[in-house]
Amino acid sequence: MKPIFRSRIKKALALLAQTETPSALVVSGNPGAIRSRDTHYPYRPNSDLYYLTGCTAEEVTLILRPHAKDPVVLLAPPKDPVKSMWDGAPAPVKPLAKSLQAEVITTNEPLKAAINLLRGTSVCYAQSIAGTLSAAIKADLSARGAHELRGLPQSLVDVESLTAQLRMIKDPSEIKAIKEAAAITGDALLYALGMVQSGVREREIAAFIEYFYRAQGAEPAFGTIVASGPSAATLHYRALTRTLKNGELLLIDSGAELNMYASDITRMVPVGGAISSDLRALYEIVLSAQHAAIKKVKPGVVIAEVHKAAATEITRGLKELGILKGSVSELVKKSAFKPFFPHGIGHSLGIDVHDATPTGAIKLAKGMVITIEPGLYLPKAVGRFPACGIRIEDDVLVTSRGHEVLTDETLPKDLNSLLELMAG
Ligand SMILES: [Mn+2]
Repeated sequence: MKPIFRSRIKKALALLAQTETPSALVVSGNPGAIRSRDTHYPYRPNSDLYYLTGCTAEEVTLILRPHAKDPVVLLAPPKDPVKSMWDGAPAPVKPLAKSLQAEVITTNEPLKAAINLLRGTSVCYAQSIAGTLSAAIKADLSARGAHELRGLPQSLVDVESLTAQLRMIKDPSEIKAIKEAAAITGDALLYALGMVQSGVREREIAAFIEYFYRAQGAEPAFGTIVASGPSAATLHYRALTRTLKNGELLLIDSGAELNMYASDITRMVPVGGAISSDLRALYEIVLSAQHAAIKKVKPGVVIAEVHKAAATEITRGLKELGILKGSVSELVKKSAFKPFFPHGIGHSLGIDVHDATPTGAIKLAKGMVITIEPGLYLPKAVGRFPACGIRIEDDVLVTSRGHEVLTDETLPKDLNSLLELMAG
């Protein structure tokens, strides 16, 4: 087990110790999810438990109490020989506990044990994820009357309000992990290019991309979006039922998750290797919006400024094409771009594809990894422009002086280079 996890626990303990009254944090593994009757969805470990401990187990709970004699406690899974026979025995907790300098409690009554450990604390940071021990503790405490709460936490806070502060800034090992995941995504999109032909169904391309991830030991960080023509106007298009047609643009938005870290790339491909001048004009607007937004990324900048840079380019472009009318600054001020660019400029990226982010106006800081993904959507044809959706997305690291794009090695964004690659 790497010392990185011990150092994260130390940071979490320090944050907890800052509160005026004694605080505790309880983070549990995710429960497995039932797909139907006795079949399960593929298991996904809990992101906060992984971040703090490196543990990917289902039934392990971490309890942090900076004021206590044993500040770090791990509740081990209860012994269950029948479950072990069917599903395999859970990984032993002792080696993990040793590296984290944690006490281990093995119990068949984890809720009771956890409540006992929380005696003497006033604030409890717990999870809201149904089926976790952490959420069960929250439910138990909230159901108690005042007389039953003596000595127990009276105030319950969501775990993410603490973990998001830590997870927002990535350490070098995390940046490396995101880069490795992004490299797989980049390769998958390059290999998928040969499939982008008229007559191919969207789902065939998605299946290939996800096959490629799994063959590399990765997983899709989210359901792969492959959206052709008007399908791409649906932001999180999931149907994948359309057949590709020459002359349309294909949107591919996908990300491999490798070793618990996600990536997220969107590229556009002209089906048939040719593009109309009208679609090209729309594409160039989004590309210049993305360039303008990426250029803004550096420490100290608020994300709203990055969004504004993209929105201004999109507004300028729509005005040039006659879709919007008026002065660019006035149009930006009254958000006239909203029907065409209705979403944010991007999101934090890490263990989760939409990674934990503290609330409020966050300023960019060194070590943050965010996506930059402006889009332009026409759910219906506008004049000579067909219904379509165009989005371009890269993963960007905030560095001390500016930024580094982590997802350059995939399908080119420059249309001429892309068309050349398709012709070759
Ligand atoms: Mn994204």
